[in-house]
Amino acid sequence: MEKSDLRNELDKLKAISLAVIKEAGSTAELEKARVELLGRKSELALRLKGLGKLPADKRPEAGAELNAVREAVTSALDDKLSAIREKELNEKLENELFDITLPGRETGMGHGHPVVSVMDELIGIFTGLGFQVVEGPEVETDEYNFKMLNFPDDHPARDMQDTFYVQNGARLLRTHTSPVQIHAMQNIKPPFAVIAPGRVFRLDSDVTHSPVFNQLEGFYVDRDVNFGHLKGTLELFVHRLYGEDTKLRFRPSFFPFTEPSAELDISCVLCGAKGCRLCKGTGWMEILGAGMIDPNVFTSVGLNPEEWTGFAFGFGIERIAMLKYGIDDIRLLYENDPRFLRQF
Ligand code: FA5
Repeated sequence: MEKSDLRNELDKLKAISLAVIKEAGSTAELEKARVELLGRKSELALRLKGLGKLPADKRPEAGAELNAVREAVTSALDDKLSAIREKELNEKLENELFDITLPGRETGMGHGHPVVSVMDELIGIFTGLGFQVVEGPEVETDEYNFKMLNFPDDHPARDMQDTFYVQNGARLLRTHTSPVQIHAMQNIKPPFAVIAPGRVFRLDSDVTHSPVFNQLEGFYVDRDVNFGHLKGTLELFVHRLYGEDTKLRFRPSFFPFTEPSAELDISCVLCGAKGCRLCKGTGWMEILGAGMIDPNVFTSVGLNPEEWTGFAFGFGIERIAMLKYGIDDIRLLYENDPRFLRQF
């Protein structure tokens, strides 16, 4: 009698539980039902707790029946949860219908900054001529930036007005790429041909001068190098960069680390030497400084100037880029305005 009573009650409990589960329409409702049916205060939990109070011989059977109900309820909850999740997913997919015929969003192609593109082009030309690329430090000492390059102690470039000094004057930001000549001569056994591209720094700022700009240094050290080698190399370079029709003109100049020194002008790339705004009516544009490496520079790095000879040249990359693209203000290159940069 007692047994069938329990069974009856449990059958009822199971039926009610399954009905509650069936009614649940969302995951939230189902979670509420789970707590109600299986939680600590649920009838099933209380009955399981009460097992201990039954006479010992009744416990196993009652326990087995209660467990059977609990399993049935748990599995009904699991089944319902899967069903609800699937229903919710289907509803979501239905409501979030999207138009697969819409064109995708375009991601614009990136491209090099004009200074970087010009630098790459120049490096390509010189490595094609057999020059190797060497880099040097941007923070230098007076020794490498000036002294070993034969600058006298009272040279104006050493002035605080022109050079950024750091660490209380113990170091400086290199004002040109020429100190790489010294590093290379100390580290590479001649003969060698080197280019040294990189950033340099000067207290300088107007439409054609930037406090940070890029230079490319080139130098060749060997026995019996003469000015003809320098001219031939620069002629090849200019013709590759600006075309075979471009004319070259060397003017005497002065740099402490070259003797003799020269500045190279080329026929104006805009007007073809007729005279225009870019060349200020002269038909010529200055593009670089160059010369034969001064014997004092060889001596400062321990190379015998009776044995070794060489040429060197150096120019500003921004200037080449400005001429190439017709840019009349150097600051445009460093303002990172996308409307400007998109044009290249
Ligand atoms: C030099 O710096 C020498 N080291 C070049 C050289 C190397 C000569 C090897 C001989 C042998 P100069 O100070 O003239 O020279 O600078 C070279 C170029 O850097 C200039 O022609 C110019 O194009 C560029 N330049 C100079 N100052 C600036 C600046 N503030 N902003 C942008 N470009 C600059």
